[in-house]
Amino acid sequence: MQIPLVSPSPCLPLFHSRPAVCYWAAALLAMFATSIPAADFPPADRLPSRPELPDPLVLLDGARVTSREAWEAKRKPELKALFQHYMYGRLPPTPTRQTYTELFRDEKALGGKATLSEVRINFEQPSLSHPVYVLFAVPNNVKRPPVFVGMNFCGNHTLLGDSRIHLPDIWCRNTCPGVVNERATDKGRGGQTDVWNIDLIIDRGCALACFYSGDIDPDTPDMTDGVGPAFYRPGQSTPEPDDAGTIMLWAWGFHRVVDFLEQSAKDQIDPRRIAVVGHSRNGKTALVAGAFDERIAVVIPLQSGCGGAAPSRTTDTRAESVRQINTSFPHWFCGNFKKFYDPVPPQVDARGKTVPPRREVVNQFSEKTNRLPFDQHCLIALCASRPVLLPNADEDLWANPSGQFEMLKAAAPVYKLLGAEALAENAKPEINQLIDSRLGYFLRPGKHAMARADWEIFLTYCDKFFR
Ligand code: GTR
Repeated sequence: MQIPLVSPSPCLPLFHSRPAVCYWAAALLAMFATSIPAADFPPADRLPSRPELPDPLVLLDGARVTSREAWEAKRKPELKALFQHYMYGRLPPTPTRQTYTELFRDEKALGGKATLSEVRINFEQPSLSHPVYVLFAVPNNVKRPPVFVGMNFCGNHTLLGDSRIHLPDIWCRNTCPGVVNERATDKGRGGQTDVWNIDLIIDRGCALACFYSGDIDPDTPDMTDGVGPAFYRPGQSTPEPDDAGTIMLWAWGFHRVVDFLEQSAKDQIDPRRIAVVGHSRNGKTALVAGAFDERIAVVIPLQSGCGGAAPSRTTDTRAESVRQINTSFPHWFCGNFKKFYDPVPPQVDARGKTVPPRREVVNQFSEKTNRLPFDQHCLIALCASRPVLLPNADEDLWANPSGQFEMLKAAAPVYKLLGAEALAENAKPEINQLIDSRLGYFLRPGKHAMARADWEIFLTYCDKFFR
């Protein structure tokens, strides 16, 4: 089976520390993604309430899409515009100028098996105060291998115990290895080796390009500490209701790493074989990144749950809801998304201190997700006909593994319309049975985590499409 080939990039070859000179094509694509005027969309409370899943092949005006051309020209841009307006916020434009600086390069890393380097992406236009660091590991015995692009929770230095890797000098979460008072320390080096498993990826003949989410936007409710404000209008100081939330900003970060691979590393890896991967909130992001960028050939959101591959219209009370996710993580989605549930008022404890609301309290407020003009099957469908694997864990009911399978089923008509293999099974498989069709699924035993066993599945799935 062949993977879909992206159209050849019109960009000139770029080398380290040279400015990117050819973003016009990507900028045009980005404009196309938002070409439906969002101002035409009604406010959430004027949308019709419908408990059933919106048909991915029916336009907002009720017209049915029956051809590839109509999908590409009408429904796909409409869905992109709807997701941006009501849920994730607008994808910021591609920078007009970014440069790449290699910070170190070791051609004999991992016992001689790999070339390890770290590259800093500098944003010059618009000028962003913070660069993105990409840890890049490429097997030495494979010519132009496929590459996984991943976003990590804790910093590149946690992937390998190597003192040359950049230590973040910005906010890091206190639960990450070696973090003291929200700052990374040397003690964290190599603390997540068994999450990213670079040795396994290299042994299986693939490369990894990994970056820290905090380089794009720290995972805090403060929207001023990341790249977001660089894209505000003159005079704007807070996000508009459809400005990008943190997940959309992170997805933009994935795209910048894809730029690097295409423009500066295309002799080292094959830019037609790029897979994106992330766990949980980073999995939600990987799915959004794939849906909005066709240079990405395979999409793997691991245990991505609500706001990722799980339905917003869920009746499963064990699974995270739209109201719960917005209450716990108000910064992940755009302002308009908060209109799809009744807000939970601030909770104050006996001493008058504001505290996070308890789950029982959050559950007392109603959901209005039936008004969403899409559900998450439409986000999966935006990847059509590229392979999308949804790996899950059987004890991770919060991420709604069964609901995610239903989303694959509901996305399948779009794959079929495009003449692609869709979902090979109609029922959720038993534990440890990989469904390796273009719409793929896997359920392993255990809890919410990314571990070596998950990578074995990612690699096996990708082998089928990348071979
Ligand atoms: C959970 C959250 C999920 C998921 C997860 C994670 O607490 O409710 O939506 O994103 O965190 O990222 O680990």
